[in-house]
Amino acid sequence: MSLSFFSLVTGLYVLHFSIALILVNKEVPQTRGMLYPRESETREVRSLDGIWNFVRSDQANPTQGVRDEWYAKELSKSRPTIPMPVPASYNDITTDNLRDHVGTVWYDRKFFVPRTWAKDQRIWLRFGSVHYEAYVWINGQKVVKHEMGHLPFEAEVTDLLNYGAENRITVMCDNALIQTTVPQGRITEVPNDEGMTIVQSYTFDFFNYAGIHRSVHLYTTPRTFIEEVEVTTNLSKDASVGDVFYSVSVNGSAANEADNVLHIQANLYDKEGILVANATSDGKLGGQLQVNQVKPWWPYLMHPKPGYLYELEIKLLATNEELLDVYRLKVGIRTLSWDKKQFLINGKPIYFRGFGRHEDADIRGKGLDNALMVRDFNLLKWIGANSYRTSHYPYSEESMQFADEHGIMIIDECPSVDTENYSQELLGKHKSSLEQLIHRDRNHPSVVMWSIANEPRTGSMSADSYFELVANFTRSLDSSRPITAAIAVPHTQDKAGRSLDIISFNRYNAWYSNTGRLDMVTQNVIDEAIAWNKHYNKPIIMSEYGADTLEGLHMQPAYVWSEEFQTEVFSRHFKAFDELRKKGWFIGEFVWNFADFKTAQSYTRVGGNKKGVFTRARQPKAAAHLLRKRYFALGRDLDQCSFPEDLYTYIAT
Ligand code: GCB
Repeated sequence: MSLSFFSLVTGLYVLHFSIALILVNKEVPQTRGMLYPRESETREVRSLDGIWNFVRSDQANPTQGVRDEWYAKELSKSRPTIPMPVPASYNDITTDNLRDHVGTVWYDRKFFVPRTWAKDQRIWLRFGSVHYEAYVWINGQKVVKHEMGHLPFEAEVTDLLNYGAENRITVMCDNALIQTTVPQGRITEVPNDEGMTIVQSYTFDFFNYAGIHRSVHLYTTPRTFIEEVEVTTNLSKDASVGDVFYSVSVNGSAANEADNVLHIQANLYDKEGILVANATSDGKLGGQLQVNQVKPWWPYLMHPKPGYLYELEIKLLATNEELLDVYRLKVGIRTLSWDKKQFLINGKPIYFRGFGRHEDADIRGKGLDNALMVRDFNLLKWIGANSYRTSHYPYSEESMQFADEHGIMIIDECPSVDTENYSQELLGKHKSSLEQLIHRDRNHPSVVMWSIANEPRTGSMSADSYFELVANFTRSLDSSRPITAAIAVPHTQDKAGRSLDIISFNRYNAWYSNTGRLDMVTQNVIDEAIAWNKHYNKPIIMSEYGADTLEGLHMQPAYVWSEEFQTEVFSRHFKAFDELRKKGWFIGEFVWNFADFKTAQSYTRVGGNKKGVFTRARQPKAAAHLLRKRYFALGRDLDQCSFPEDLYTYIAT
């Protein structure tokens, strides 16, 4: 934790300019621990989700709560509180202007810690995500500060808790985005009818929802415990033998006792619970498990049984075989490889048929919602998609686990969107976002690629060295997955592509360019994809295309915003994709967007971005039925999947 825990809360949001930028490759802080909280015979997990108390700060005085020590007692003693659900974004919960609040807000709640937790254990407090910056206190004592939305953080609270008694947790959350946050934004003071007001602006096209977005957990570990597990897998050429390589790090005093050689007993179970491989490590706490007649992890529709997961049981043992800790995680065995032409999973070429998405819903905003997540996966499978990009930030850990189980491939994106005004400070934060993301998601078989940015302004000179540093840093953390970025500048201007393994491009033919011209889609898409490929000699993905569509608006002939128009735009793209597929290096198509989502207010957005194939309430628009036919047709042609019975409606014999 930084020494200047509170001095960082200055209330002054400084703008950053950079001229003649020379970037240095500095170290970034390394994430420790953060295993997803799971119960076992040595661990307990308690959720702190529920209704918390909530206070917003005065926008003009965002640091008042810190100065006046609101965390020292119940929030309600300092200010009137309102109830606030956790997890959820706070923006759309009330009926007043909380939606557009800029700066800090406060949460607190009370909870009990059982007496039994006092004995021989360590207690950890873990947040799945708080957007954007969080400051946490337990019983008035500072615990942790974390910057960056959409990523977990935790801290040990063993010595701060009252056991067998009541405790209080206080969180201050700051949603302000400036030029050195990830993503970037600007804070300005502008005149309004009452005087002056603070305004948050940003160029990215989704609402800057804020708050405690994912679950808050307390969990116990033994005194000496499994702090980290890293798993990589491999598959023999004939796909009959799988290897699981595991490496564990341990935290705790027993690890430092000279005569105590800790070791790991690793057991791998199949879906039926049958032990298929086991191994005992030496003192290095790592090893290899070999699985004969392995069932590889396959993407949805690429195999009749996609998403096959084994369970890896890690037991930490002392020299005398005393069991110190147990942690279990799911493992999918698969291998990835790529070259200038293609991208292979288990030796078979991948053709992505997927979506750009958002974590977004009515009322709860970006708050974790299991009902919505399960509905979304049902829709993904209904429509025959095999992949999505976590545009434009890391999605919940629960959804990553779901993707593993359902065989949905993920292009995992860090929160850098519309990246510009490159600076040393921004580079550090950007790298840190990737470090945290890779640390969190490295064990997921569903993650097949890292996306290091969406629509960065890669036309500028500084972008060249900036993205080289970001890409090489990402590679240094994980060389087993390729790196991409979704680029929107023309290939003639782009300076990032040379540092990537796979080029993704976003383009809105017939929408932002040549609006309404359905006759100017197909050839433009073909020409642009060929140009990118010629320029970089790398595999190409179209990572965004689409058209805003107001559900229920029908116009024949097709006219912008109508359901007919979206359907036609898709169809014209399909034609281009089929032409491009013949070339071998074109490896995927991603519709923008899976569902309608909220944005900042603008005269180009009617209640938000309406490029969804599904409405915000997750019902299909007309184009969904067309897309479904295409994705299953691709599945049948490329991966020999079978058609669902209801794919075609009977019309006549
Ligand atoms: C894009 C962005 C995405 C927007 C989309 C649009 O290129 O990557 O965030 O929502 O265009 O609809 O404008």
